[in-house]
Amino acid sequence: MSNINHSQDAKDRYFMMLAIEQAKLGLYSTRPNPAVGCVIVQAEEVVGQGFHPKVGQPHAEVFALKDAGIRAVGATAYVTLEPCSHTGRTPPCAKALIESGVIRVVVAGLDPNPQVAGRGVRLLEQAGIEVTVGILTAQAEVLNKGFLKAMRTQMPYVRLKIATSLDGRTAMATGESKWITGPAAREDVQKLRAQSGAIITGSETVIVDNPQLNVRSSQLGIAPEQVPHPKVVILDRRERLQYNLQSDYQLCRRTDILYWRDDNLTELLKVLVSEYQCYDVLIEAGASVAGSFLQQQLVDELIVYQAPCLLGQQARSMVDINPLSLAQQLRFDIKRYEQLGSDMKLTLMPV
Ligand code: AOF
Ligand code: ZN
Repeated sequence: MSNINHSQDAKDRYFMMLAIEQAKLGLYSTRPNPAVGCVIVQAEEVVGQGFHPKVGQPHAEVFALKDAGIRAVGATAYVTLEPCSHTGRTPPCAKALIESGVIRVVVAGLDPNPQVAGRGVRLLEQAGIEVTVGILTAQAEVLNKGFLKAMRTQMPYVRLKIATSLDGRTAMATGESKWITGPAAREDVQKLRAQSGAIITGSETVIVDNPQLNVRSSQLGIAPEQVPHPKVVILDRRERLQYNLQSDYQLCRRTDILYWRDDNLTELLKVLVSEYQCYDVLIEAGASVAGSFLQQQLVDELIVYQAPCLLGQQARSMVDINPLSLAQQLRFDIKRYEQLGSDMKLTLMPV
């Protein structure tokens, strides 16, 4: 990289972008830990890089420092999350950075984990290392929406996914729904699942669709067996899935299912964070479950895969809600739209 015409800030953004690319390599395997990347830069040259691959394994900084070796002395480290200050499953990264001889650390954003929360930066500064916080913060944070929200609010980041026709129908009246959207959209759903700590569905969906709700894609950039299985939550208030029935549904043969027989969905989301460390939650269910989460304002992101077909008014509609006037409509901002194969993908946020 030429250094003459670049401000320090532009250089920082460039190397932070490389660190974010590293972080992405762990996107589907680090749960419940955040995806974090690190690059070590000496005289404007990358001399080390690494990412956190999995719970229990070393953090991004440790891999990058190991890669850099002696070349870390006098270098700058770019990290997509504040280096940790605590001894968890692994020793503190702030300490590893101090011992490595780096003279500057650039961080995308602070780690809201109460065990860290600014202490990592303080340790570095106390050791005389120059620290810059806030480079490409938003770009780094989108990788860890669930982790960050859960650390800040003890609630997970909730995505509601719906596959519909142009007229907002998700299945024929008979329940027939395979397939409305095409292979590219369905492949994209695999990515959503792979990013999720838990998938919530309803007993009705289990009975009608008998879905697998597992991650089985070969296109995630890592082997499917490296992806921790999302926990499956079945909303079963009416106890329709009694134990003797379970073997009828392939999903129910899994051992990590939580049957939720309570009405309180907020409580369920809290429990998923506090007891199961599920920070990203995906809802894949029918109109009634989708409607409940939406009406209780528990959805952070609505993802609609829309196929260019019309199924008519006998077909099932996408959400069971009953606003009495236009004023009671549920409204969204479009965050993104893209074409996947022959379908549209809309990413929306409740207003
Ligand atoms: C970093 N670098 O690459 C990651 C960090 O149980 P442990 O030891 O793996 O610690 C997990 C916590 O460490 C996690 O909740 C988050 O606060 C931080 N993650 N920190 O310095 C990394 N993945
Ligand atoms: Zn660490």
